[in-house]
Amino acid sequence: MTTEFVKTPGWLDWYAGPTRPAYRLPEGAVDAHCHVFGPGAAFPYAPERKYTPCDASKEELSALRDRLGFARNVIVQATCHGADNRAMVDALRASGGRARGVATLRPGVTDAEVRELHEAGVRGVRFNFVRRLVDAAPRRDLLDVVERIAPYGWHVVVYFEAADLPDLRDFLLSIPVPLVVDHMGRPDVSKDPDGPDFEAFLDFLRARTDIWCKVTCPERLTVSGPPALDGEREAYRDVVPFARRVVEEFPDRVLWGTDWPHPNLTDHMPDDGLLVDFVPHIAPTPELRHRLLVDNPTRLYWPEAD
Ligand code: 0GY
Repeated sequence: MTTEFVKTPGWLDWYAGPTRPAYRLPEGAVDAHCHVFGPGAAFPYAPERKYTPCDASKEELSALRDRLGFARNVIVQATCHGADNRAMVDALRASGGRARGVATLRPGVTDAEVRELHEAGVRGVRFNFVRRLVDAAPRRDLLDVVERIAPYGWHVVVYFEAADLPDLRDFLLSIPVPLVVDHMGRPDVSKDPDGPDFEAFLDFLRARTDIWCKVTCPERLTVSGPPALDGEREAYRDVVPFARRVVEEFPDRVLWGTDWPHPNLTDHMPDDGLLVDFVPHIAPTPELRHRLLVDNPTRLYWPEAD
């Protein structure tokens, strides 16, 4: 049964809600990057946060999932909740097995805590290196967390800016569990997709066979900007050549997601239906789309169903 997208009164008042995508997602498609925020009254935002988002509830997220045609989703802990994973875990528990999670953990986390998160559906931990979002964590603290999660077969999701890759590269490659890179390592899409900067990122992906890449967030990476408000369904085209290069070279380790509800985007609220319509541009064949949307995320997050 599918649920209509229903907005909570007062929620994202400027946002009409997603349009229905023209592209029909394959059966079993996974939105591999989205968030829940609060509600703040039940799950307060972290005191150390750098921004306060709008509340974005688990009910709204599951309605979005159904409206767009996804079977399942992966809820990623965002920095505004710090290492308090309760809102994300609450959403996982309410999902009936249709959501997996990626948590934020601090050093010293106990095995019992990791086990409880695993039982709730968490399968990864996120290390965020984006300076506008977090204060830098000591690398030894991150490695301490890796030691705790490794026995559970989890991976590490990493979020960094392209300019920081040279400094991070050796450290990231030393992490002894699979890595998942958020948003293609945030390339500068005004540069040449065949130029040295993006080549350095591709070279990082080539360094190990267990580094995955989310070909997500054209709405964040675009320089040409949001779509025209005239019903035009082609948007964010400057990001296409970058994502397409990754999909074509690494078809078995790419993931896609909406990034709903798009924290920190102040210039426009993306239409998630339009974002779904972006997928055929970056994965031009049905086979590539099936790997991107179904096979790869299922293998990583629901291996028992693969
Ligand atoms: C995203 C992107 C952003 C925010 C976070 O954890 C976060 O707060 O990742 C961003 O501002 O670029 O993936 O949600």
